[in-house]
Amino acid sequence: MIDEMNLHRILEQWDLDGKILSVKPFGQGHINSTFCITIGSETDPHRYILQKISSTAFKYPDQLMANVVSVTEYLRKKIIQSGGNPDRETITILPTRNGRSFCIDEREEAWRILLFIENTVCLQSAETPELFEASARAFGKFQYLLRDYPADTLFETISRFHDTENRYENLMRAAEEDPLGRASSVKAELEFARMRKEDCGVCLRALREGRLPLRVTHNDTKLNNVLMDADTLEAICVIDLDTVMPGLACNDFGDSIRFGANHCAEDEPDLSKVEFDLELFRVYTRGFLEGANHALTQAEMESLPWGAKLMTLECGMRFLTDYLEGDHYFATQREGQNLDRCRTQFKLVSDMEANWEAMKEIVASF
Ligand code: ADP
Ligand code: GN1
Ligand code: MG
Repeated sequence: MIDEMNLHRILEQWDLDGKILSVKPFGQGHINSTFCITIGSETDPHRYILQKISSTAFKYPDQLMANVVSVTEYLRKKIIQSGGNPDRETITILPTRNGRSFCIDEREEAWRILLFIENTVCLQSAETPELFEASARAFGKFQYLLRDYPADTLFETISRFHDTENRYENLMRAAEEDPLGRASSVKAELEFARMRKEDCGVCLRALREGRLPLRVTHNDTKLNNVLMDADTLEAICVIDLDTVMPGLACNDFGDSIRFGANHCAEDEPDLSKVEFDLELFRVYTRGFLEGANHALTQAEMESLPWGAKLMTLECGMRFLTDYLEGDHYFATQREGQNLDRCRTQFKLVSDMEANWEAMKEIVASF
């Protein structure tokens, strides 16, 4: 939690108009600490998002914020050009009194404040296919709007973030070192990963060989990283830009499928409830390609099923690695939660493998 004195000193860095009415933990992110702060008077309150950027996940907050500021300024211009509302359709970072995009507290933690995008909903699961398709359009459009942004000028905010081959190696190292003696209880999961070692390199090899282009990608395209307008239920804003960096379009597509093309929580302990939904895959593909508006190459289109499978496999391996290492990366609320998360991901990978031809046909049909 956040102590009162520290909070006061942090908020003093910004020129906020009015007194602090409340500070409450907010949202369901796994990485940053997010608070909703209400400032002003009882009759004229203003809400903001206050976030502590995770120092476990992000070693260089200055580089991260440079990416976020640069990309959001670029998006603002594009949104204005197309007659949209930039305060709602992209995140807005509030500058500190001395013009910086974040501040560092006495514990060396980095904090930032964002405008609160009001009258929106943030979903934890695809309640209807229409909502899922709306999120797909938003992430596809994100690709489209940034198609001419020079990807190689962005910092890599987490080194080798979607380097699935490296994630595999990290898992095997964690199993080998086994600091908590948990490896013997996850033999089946480790074997599941081992059987797919070669798969881990499919997209990365295509990138190295120049068959897939490097893009500006979001890299964390979960459904809860897009805000929907509460009235129209259209997806209006892609948030959580901390992992925007050079990457592969199929990974952005794939991470959304991983999280959204099913009807269970990411940490569902009952695997009989975990099932990949091919119809949701179809719906998302349609929305994503519509939003991307022909910005993808033929090879990128063909890589989409691989993106789905590899993002799911990779995420499962990351959860398992964290479980073996003692749950210090992903926030957990209960014992075994990261293992449950790993198991849901691996079940979804198996389902995708069983539906592989159908997935390819769906992509080819658009
Ligand atoms: P994390 O990296 O921890 O997921 P996010 O940036 O996604 O952090 O923020 C966590 C949650 O806070 C989001 O899922 C969303 O519910 C909410 N949120 C973040 N930014 C805004 C915003 N500008 N306006 C309204 N809600 C927001
Ligand atoms: C984390 O920050 P959040 O909760 O949106 C993670 C993603 C994982 C996801 C799994 C920076 O996302 O990579 O896919 O959890 N973000 C980071 O739910 O590691
Ligand atoms: Mg998030």
